[in-house]
Amino acid sequence: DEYSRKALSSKKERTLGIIKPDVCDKFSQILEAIYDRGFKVTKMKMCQLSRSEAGQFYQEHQAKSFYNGLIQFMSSGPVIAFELIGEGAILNWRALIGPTDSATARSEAPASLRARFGTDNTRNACHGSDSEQSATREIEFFFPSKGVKRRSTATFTDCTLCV
Ligand code: IDP
Repeated sequence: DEYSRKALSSKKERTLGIIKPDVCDKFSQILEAIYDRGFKVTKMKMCQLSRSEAGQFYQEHQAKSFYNGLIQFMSSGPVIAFELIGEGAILNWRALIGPTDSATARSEAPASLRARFGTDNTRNACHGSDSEQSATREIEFFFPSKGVKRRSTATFTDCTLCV
């Protein structure tokens, strides 16, 4: 299929992925796809973001028309955040999740996670960091390194139920 081509880069990278609130119950199928692609899952956390935490995570989209809807959606239920490691992980993970709009994903990348599990432009199943810089910031957001003063005020309400 379209994602079995050679890795886009041979550089070992870290990236941050999120299973968004709309597809928390598809956890096992998404994880299977991740392992099938050869990524290593090195950190993982299930939590529910407050509105302000979701806003902080998506701060670069503050001025966008879809910002409020995005924050509402991302704080509406549990998310599962994880760190992935692999060759070219940043681009390869984004290739596996597919185009932002789930409808576009279904026509252009039918094997992608957004095509398989997403609903529309907002409820699109998964997140993936778009650059090395974002990956570093987003990994630190969910998995702050010890001894580093946290810029994030995120508290991450623990979540034990996912329905
Ligand atoms: P990406 O997640 O594919 O990198 P971004 O442009 O960074 O896409 O947007 C972040 C998130 O905001 C998307 O994953 C989606 O949930 C939401 N979003 C993006 N564009 C739109 C839009 O045009 N309408 C509604 N929601 C959007």
